[in-house]
Amino acid sequence: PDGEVARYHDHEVGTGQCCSTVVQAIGAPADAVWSVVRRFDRPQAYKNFIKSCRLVDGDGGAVAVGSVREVRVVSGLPATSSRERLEVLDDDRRVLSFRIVGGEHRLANYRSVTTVHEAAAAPAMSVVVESYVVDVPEGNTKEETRMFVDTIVRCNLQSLARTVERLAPEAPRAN
Ligand code: A8S
Repeated sequence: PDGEVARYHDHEVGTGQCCSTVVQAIGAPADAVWSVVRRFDRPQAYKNFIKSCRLVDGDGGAVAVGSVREVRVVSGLPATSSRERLEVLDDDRRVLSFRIVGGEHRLANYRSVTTVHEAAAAPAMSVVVESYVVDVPEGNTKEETRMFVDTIVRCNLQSLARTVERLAPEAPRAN
């Protein structure tokens, strides 16, 4: 049930941290959206700021909870790379969560949860909910941090929508 999925977005937020949630409607069935989101090894399939990704110290490349990926980001950002650990991958409930464990960037202790939901009124539509918690970097305010991260997450989810709608072209377009 959706109440259980909602609980995944219930983050513990410490002092010096901030959190936020971004919601995106997509004109494709939830299974189609999930098939792209669930690929922890291929975030660059829809995240435009990611240049490349490789799994590190995995057992033969199989993705499972505990898998770690190393992503390189495009130039022009206050970052070059990020090391990210898969925390939750639930194909039945369509939940993915990862945590940032290293890299060269300013987002310490970042953790996000992404869930894909069938739109109740229209099964050919879905809704993606992505929430996160992160440390507010030294010298920044909560508002600045939230604005920076929200922008990245919103870009990712809009690009996800375009990517999946292209793969399932018969579905209605979400705005
Ligand atoms: C994600 C979410 C985020 C990624 C951020 C917020 C990042 O990859 C970029 C710029 C940064 O400054 C931090 O789901 C970091 O990927 C694009 C390198 C982590």
